[in-house]
Amino acid sequence: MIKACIFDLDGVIVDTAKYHFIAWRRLANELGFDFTEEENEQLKGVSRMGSLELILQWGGVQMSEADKLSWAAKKNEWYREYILKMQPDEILDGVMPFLDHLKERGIQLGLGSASKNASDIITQVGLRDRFASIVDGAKATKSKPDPQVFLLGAMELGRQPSECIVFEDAAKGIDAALNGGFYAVGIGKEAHLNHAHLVIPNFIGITLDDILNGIQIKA
Ligand code: B16
Ligand code: MG
Repeated sequence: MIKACIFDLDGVIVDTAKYHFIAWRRLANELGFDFTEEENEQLKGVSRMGSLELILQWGGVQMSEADKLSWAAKKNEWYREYILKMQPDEILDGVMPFLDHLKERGIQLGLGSASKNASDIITQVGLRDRFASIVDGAKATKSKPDPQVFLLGAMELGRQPSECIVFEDAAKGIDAALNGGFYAVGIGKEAHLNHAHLVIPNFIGITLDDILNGIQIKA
C-alpha cells in the first residue's frame, strides 16, 4: 500500500539545475577553465562540496580546504541571487495538478533534497505548506546515494520506505531511494535513470494510477 510520495526538489519540482550550472560555470571560468552541460549532469543530486570537488578535478585545479570553502560560499552567493528571484511560475509543468491529485487521493507529501537552499526555494515558489515533511541538505548529513535524506522523510511521515514512492531526476537520487527500500520513479530521460522502477519525462497528465501501474503495485 502506497501512503506517501517524497519528492526531490531540483529537477523534479523546479528547474534550479540551470542556476546551479550558471553559478558553477562562473566559478570554473574565474579559475580559468570551463565544463560542459553534459558534465553538469553528473552534479545533479550531489552535495555542494561534492560538486566542487568534481569540478576542480575536471579543471585539474588543486587548492587548500579553506579556499574550497571560500569558493563554495562564493558560488552559493551567486546561486542565491537567482533563487531569491524565483516565482511560482517556475514550478515545472504538471507538478501542481499532480500534487493536488495526490492530496485528493489521501497521499502524504514529503520533500527530500540534498540542497541547503531547499527551504528558501520552496518558500519562494509558494509550496512550503504543501509538504508535511521537508528534509534538506541541512538536516541530512549524508549525500545521495546514501538513503538518509529519504529515510528521515519516511520517518517524519510515520511511514515505512515500502509505503513510499520517491520521485528523482538524478541517477544518484534513484540509487539513494533504492538503497533505502523505496519505490523509485525517475523524472527525465530513461538513459540516465533506467535503474528506477519507472521513468516518466515529467508530470504532465500523470495520475497516481499511472504511477502504480507503472511500478506494478496496487494502491
Ligand atoms: P546547495 P536536489 C541538489 O538538490 C542539486 O541537484 C545539486 O546540484 C546541488 O549541488 C545540491 O542540491 C546541493 O545544493 O548548494 O543548494 O546546498 O536535486 O537533491 O534537490
Ligand atoms: Mg534533483
